[in-house]
Amino acid sequence: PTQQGLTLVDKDDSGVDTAFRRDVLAGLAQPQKAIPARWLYDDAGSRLFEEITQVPEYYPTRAETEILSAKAGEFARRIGPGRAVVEFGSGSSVKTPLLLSAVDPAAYVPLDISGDFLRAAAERLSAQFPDLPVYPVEADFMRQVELPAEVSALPKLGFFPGSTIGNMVPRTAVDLLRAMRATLGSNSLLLIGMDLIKDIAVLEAAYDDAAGVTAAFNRNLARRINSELGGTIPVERLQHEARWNDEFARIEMHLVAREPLEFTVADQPFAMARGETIHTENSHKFSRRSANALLLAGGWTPVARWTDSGELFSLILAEA
Ligand code: AVJ
Repeated sequence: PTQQGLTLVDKDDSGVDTAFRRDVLAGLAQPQKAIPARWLYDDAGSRLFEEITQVPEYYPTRAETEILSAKAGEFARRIGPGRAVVEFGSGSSVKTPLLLSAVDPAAYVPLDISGDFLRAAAERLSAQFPDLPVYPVEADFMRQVELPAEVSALPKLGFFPGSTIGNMVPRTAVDLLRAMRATLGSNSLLLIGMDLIKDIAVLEAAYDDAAGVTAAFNRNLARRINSELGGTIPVERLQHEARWNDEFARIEMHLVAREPLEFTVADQPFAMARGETIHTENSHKFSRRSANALLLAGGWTPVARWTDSGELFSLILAEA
């Protein structure tokens, strides 16, 4: 069933996000402590991520933006005008305008779980493209979303930049790709950003910048647990680590205990041995073939592929 008008965030009587508390308490009770990466992105975390995109070591945003501006003519040819561009996420102030200028769409539909981000992005976009109809939809796009009636007759182009798909383990990524196909329909295209496997030192530096912005982004999760769930985690005793997992071709972010720690979260006690970690994020990297395999498993056939001049990042066009 499709969703509409759901309450997307559930809070208890004291204003605590119940899903956040459930994920944190369950995650800290596991042998390998792990918290889903989505909880990194509160207001402070989202601001820190924006800052990460500006540090010299973090290449994905610059590389993907380069592709979007350098290959505009090819996007226009392969995709053509008149589609409804459906963006999964509320859109970036740089990438989204580049795509919309390139493909000349008939409508723009940003989908996001956060109504605030969504409205801000929609207003920014409308100011920049006054003749383009914009239909923001507040929804969890991990499931099939019912699109506005105004775009039901238009062919769709899904847009999922940023290699956000890389945050998901393959099983979840395949579920999302299939949900996107159900949302967009059988006549649709998908343009998806997927970061490439490369020199491990380059990857690790991108997730452990010298200025410490990524470290602050990672530690912000512990700070958020303390402030929203009444935790006593000694945040400054946790060290940021970016670790390449070669078996799964992914960068993992961890918070490493510098010494034995004891703390509570929502009145529940937890302990960490020195060197024990909380796993906070995965960022999977792809080869041309592994990217294609994932898309095919998700019901999408790759039909074109572009990379930046440094061959760091790929944008793949696939058809339903
Ligand atoms: C938002 C998923 C694209 O994995 O590169 C950046 C998040 N984490 N630095 C990524 C992130 C640490 C980012 N994405």
